[in-house]
Amino acid sequence: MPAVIPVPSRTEAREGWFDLARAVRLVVPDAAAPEAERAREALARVGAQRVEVVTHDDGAPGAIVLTLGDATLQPPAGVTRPDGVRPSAPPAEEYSLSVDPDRVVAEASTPEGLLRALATLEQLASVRDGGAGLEAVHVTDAPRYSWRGLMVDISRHFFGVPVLKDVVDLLALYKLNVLHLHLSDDQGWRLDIGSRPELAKRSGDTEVGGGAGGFLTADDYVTLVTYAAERGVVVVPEIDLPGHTNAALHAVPELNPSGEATAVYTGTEVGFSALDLELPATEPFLRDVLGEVAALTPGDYLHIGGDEVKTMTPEAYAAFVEKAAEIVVEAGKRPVVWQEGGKAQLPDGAVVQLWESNSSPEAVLEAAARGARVVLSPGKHVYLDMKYHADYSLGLAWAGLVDVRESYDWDPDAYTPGLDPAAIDGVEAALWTETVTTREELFTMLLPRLAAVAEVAWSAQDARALDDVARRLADHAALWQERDWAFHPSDQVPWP
Ligand code: TNX
Repeated sequence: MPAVIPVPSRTEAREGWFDLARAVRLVVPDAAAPEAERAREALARVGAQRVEVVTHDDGAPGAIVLTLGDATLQPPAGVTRPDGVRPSAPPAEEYSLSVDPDRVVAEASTPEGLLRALATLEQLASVRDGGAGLEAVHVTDAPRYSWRGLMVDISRHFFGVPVLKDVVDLLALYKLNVLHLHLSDDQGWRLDIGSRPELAKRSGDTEVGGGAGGFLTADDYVTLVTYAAERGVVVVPEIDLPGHTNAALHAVPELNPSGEATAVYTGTEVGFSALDLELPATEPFLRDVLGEVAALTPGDYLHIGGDEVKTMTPEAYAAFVEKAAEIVVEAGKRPVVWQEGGKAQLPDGAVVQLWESNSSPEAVLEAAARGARVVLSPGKHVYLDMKYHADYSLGLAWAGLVDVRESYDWDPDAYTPGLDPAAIDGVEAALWTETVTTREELFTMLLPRLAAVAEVAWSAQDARALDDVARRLADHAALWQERDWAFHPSDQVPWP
């Protein structure tokens, strides 16, 4: 069976293969749509040299057809929906892909579904003895969870648009659909806010260890968000509040009770900084920043942090999170908070993100009981800033050592005792960057683990197994090398 990651719901081998070196007609509903452009790019990458894009299917051999079908794509007759695909999941990303010697047809009910089909097609494309081609196969597929994400911390060390675009490409290839950007922390402020230019100006050029830092202009951010949307990836921006705010306290003196700016912070301690809702400058600051971030963001979500505040009373903390969440709702978005924020009274539609594996998940359970949605980022499984092994040069180890086995071998529905699986929207890996400084280091922390996490989030629990994914990961190394994506040669993968 072909080495597709995440493993599809159903894969049926057929006879023969589709030759990509022949003249190919790419039939698309709309030649200007992103999925048509993605299909052209994917075909070029896998060696199809002669591709003509058309909008009419004349039925002649040699066509690759992308079709938008009915609102609900029905599995073909005789194919039952596999166990583990939750009925409540939006059907929007379901697709089918049939490769026959004369014809390839990808069908979905939405452009996102077609993009997922293209990711499968690109992975299936193999270089054969006789040239580039696709083995004949029929795939029907749908995600287990609707939120399949990666958080990237661009605050501890800054990564700009070119690297983040590469990360979006990686997400899209593995059918991940959320890029959560951690835009502010103690060490740096990474998004220029038009009404508050001092934030990026004074706190954009600092980072952990005293490096050069950097920040995204509003144009950069929009460029990235658009690039992601064209690949079926939603950007969830995070302004971390009320803690992890030294960069704001350094840039805006009035946010401090003393009225004096704090010093630049380039260390890696957490928990010492906090905003104060009692100060007159604080709420206008929240309204300006959250309002502008919301206005720049087409996606539904805005993350307001809420983690690791050690200097506030529980009451002041809850009041702060509630105020920030209210402002987010007024700005038309759904608030997301790290798990501690689940202690506050959150508005309808809020999402709580679990991260701490070792302590009680009480705040998550309480919030879920009041109707919040849950995204799981358990550190010991999906914190991709953890070291692969004890001697690994990069990364931290507070949540444990995380190699492929740890990132893969767990069941999100069973992870949190007492949590109703129906409350779970999905899974998100996290890459904190205290120790990660270059593009190469960043990809080395992501691969191969992120591809394994993508399968946890997309594929049914009973359709996947560690030894099997390890073999498929090994087959993907060539693809990563072609794309210049560095990876860690984990000894849990039988590399060729
Ligand atoms: C905890 S997880 C943090 C981050 C650190 C990370 C390092 C979370 C919400 N907060 O501030 O960067 O650990 O692993």
